[in-house]
Amino acid sequence: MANPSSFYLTTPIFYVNDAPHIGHAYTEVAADVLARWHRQGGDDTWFLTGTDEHGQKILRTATANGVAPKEWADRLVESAWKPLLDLIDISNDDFIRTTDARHEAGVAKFLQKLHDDGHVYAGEFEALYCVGCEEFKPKSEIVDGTGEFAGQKVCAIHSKPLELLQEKNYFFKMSAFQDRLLALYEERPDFVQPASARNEVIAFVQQGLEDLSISRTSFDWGIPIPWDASHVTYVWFDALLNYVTAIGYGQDDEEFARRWPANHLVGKDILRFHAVIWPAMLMAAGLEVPNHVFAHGWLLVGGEKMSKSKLTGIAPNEITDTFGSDAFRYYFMRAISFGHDGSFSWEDLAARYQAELANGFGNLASRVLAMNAKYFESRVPEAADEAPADEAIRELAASAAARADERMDAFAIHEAIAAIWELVDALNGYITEQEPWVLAKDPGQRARLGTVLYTATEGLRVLAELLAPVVPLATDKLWAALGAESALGALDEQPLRDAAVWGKLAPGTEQQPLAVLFPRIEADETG
Ligand code: ME8
Repeated sequence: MANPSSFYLTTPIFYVNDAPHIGHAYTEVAADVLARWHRQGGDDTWFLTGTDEHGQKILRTATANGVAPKEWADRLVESAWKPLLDLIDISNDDFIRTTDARHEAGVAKFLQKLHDDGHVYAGEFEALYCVGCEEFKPKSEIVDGTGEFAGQKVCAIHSKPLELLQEKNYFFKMSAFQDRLLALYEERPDFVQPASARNEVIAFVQQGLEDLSISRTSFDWGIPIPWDASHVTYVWFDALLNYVTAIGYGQDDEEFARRWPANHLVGKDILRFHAVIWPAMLMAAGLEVPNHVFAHGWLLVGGEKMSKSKLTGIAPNEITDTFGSDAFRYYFMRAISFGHDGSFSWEDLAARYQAELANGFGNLASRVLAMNAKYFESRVPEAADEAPADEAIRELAASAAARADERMDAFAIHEAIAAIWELVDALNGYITEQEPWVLAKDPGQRARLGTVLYTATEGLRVLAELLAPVVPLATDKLWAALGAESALGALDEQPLRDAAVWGKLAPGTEQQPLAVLFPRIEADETG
């Protein structure tokens, strides 16, 4: 039985050949914002991330470093990948490694089923392989090398020479699924998103699908093929299965039924694996295909994909050390249209930090709480009759919350944040216009002062709830300072659909001092 409230979200599992850069962190943050949003929205949310540890690329890196591949993977997972999740406050529910026993058992089971059901055959194979992509390259991604690689065929993505491999392999009869895949894209237009990604996938499949080589014999760093231990499973076939082995495929049917099908978030570089090969594998195994495959864009440096192998990677802590993790999360989610490429720039980051986080949101919170402290002895004031300006704020809070929810459901994270930010800007404008500091000077305006500050305080409460999935540290501080923590309970337990229900903070609620949410960055720190 499908579980209608299930929201199972995955990230790609990352290769452990190197430490993460901000491109990897970008995927994690996007997934985390969506997961937190759905969790707070009451969905039965499960957020999975992890590492991809088999294959030639990892084997070569480990060998070059003089250690066994498993030891290398252990080292990288503990020293680099898990710490990344802490660094940027990722709230994943599970972390899968392809060397986990649960994964290896599930992969063997899945392969055996495909073999038993006649979807696999043995054959000879010769093709050009890119170790960077861990893929036999289609013609469209093979180009002539230039410079030091002149005269050789190179990978269009990695610009590195391809290797001619000739092996006896097992093949998955993927070509048999071409028509069913095309029907899937047609019947479910939101299966692959955004639309540009969908078009690319359809065009690719329409050209004709070949069968897929799913085993290797020239090295042994992988999961053995269950009926022929002289082969190991092709690393992508192994890796894609993490999405089902992590939720109990072949082992815990109840858990599997509760979670599956998934929503996959991936970089556009690996779209074809997720939108073509993966659904074909699932169809062959008689499982449901995913709900959605959403391909986000690349972070670019000098117009090219940021990458460690091209030495253009920026380590996430280079940003968080100065700006903090909330600013990291906010910046990448707000500044880049989700689903498109975007360029990272220190200037843009610093400018948005100052204008939007420090002056826009942080300053709003500190002004309102300081006035409540000064004029109402740090208690939530009482509201009297509502004027049109107050009503407008209340209505904007409701419409911003509804729009943000609708945009998050559509994976348009930047638009959801922009909708919430309209409330930040409106509240700043409201305070400037209402001039509570002028009202405070006139004892006859005491009731009006209370209404204005009540409206502003409730506005902040709504903002804390709506922005919690994006900037969890700042909103936790704000929540406590508003007095909401003791009056209403933990922020992450507030049902999101009620965020804009007006009047949750009762007059008289005691408030606490607020630490600066987004401190000033000294010029020398931004370099
Ligand atoms: O492909 N901009 O792992 P991987 C944005 N193990 N995102 C980027 C990026 C950039 N410049 N660079 C990397 C693999 N990413 C496979 C996946 S899944 C079953 C197996 C992100 O370590 C982006 O999400 O090369 C991309 O899809 C992912 O990192 C690839 O990570």
